[in-house]
Amino acid sequence: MNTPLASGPLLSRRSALRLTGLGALAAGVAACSNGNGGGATGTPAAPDSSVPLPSGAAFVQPAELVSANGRLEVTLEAAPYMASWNGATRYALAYNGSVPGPTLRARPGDTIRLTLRNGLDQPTNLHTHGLHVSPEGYSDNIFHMIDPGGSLTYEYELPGDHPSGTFWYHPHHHGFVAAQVSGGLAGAIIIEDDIDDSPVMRASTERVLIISDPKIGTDESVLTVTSAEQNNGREGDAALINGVLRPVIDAETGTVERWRIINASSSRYYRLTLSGASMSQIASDHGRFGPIAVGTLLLTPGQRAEVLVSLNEAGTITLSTEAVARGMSMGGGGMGMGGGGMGMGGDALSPAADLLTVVVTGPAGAAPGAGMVTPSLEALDSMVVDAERHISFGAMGMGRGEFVIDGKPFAADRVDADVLFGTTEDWIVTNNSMMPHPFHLHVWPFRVVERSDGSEPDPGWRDTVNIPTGQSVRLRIPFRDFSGTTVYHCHILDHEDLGMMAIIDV
Ligand SMILES: [Cu+2]
Repeated sequence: MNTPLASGPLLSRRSALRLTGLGALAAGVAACSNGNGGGATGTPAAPDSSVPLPSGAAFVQPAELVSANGRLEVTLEAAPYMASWNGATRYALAYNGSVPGPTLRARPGDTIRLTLRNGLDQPTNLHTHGLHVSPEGYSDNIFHMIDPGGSLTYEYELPGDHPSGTFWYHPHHHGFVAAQVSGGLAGAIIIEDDIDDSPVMRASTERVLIISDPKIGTDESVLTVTSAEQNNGREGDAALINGVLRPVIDAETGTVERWRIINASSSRYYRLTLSGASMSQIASDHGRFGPIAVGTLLLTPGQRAEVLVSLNEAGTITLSTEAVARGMSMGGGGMGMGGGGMGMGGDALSPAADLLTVVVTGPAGAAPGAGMVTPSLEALDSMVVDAERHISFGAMGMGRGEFVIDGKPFAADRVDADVLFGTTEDWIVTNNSMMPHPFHLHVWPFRVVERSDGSEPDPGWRDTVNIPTGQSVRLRIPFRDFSGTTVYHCHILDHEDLGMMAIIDV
């Protein structure tokens, strides 16, 4: 079962619940979120969050580093790591010997100072996915590169009105991203504000659920793929929650689970469903909304969702993913093993799987406070649109495919979108390829205004949006608070590495 270090916070929370009953829930969660993981400085106190398998092991929350007095000082080292797996170990890449890396928890107005050491044998760097911070200097500047053995200190200054929500960090050095993320380099960033402080939110049991799908093996060959797999976007051997296969949560009736779900897979899509209880969504990528009752929840690579699950009666609840067809990439690489098979690359399919089980015990009774303080969303109509811009995603070529935006593969010395700071633009992003692609823009979140198939636009603010084959989406993007140069790209990370990325200068 758990290593003693990793199980400490879980056990103490459960003990508190048993000793003092449900009344202690809010206090227990608050204490956990403020104290779990060893304070505001240094490396995490619990470096190994993985547990032996097979499946059915207890759910494990990543260690946490929490800001204090407006600052969070963090040191991360990216390095190969043998993670626990099925009574033995598997080869992974990890931050501070933990798959996933430690969760960083901060508040609007805070400064996060983060030193990244590169213990890999290839270059790396860091992107704070979704954070609305400057892309310049040593902030969220993905043009920096850290050589093997080197280090770099980033400093992120969060605006005082930064939206609350679930964000994440991962490498972003072009050409190496898919392998490093699928190897395990990812961690959550949580920004909390007054909404999180409300009693109804504090009364829920908050958990981070990072979904990854690594290849399983004992050496670095798990990081290599065939060209067919690369063209389709690599998928791993198992979908894990915080590094664990199908973990189990023990919970009591009358409580509310609050899950911050992050799709940290390189390419795999998840269409989440819950059996045995219902889900209410209160956030996607930025800020909060709702609650909105959801039956299925599509999560592309890079996307997040925050959901509430009320535990009203005893029983077993299962979080699963349905199979998601991801079309067919051009240029398959022919007879490559394990990926697309013959000819043009073959069909890409994210398979169905069970992800997580909740075993609920106790007398039946409605869970209290399955809601939240609903914030008001800025009305789309009130946002004056200064310009429209058309962007197209495409793929072509045989063998190693060419993945392009507006007909061009990524070039580091070319500005593709020149935007005037302080303006709001509508971007109409069209997918002219035979696979869906998740479009991701750094730094500036957007709203989805409409979809060409007439389906309901995504609620709330996003930074990553799915664009189905042959369709387009209209995105409304206020380019405010920060100027600078960064990128937009496909978040199927193999596609990004193959060139489906472009530069924006605001
Ligand atoms: Cu793509």
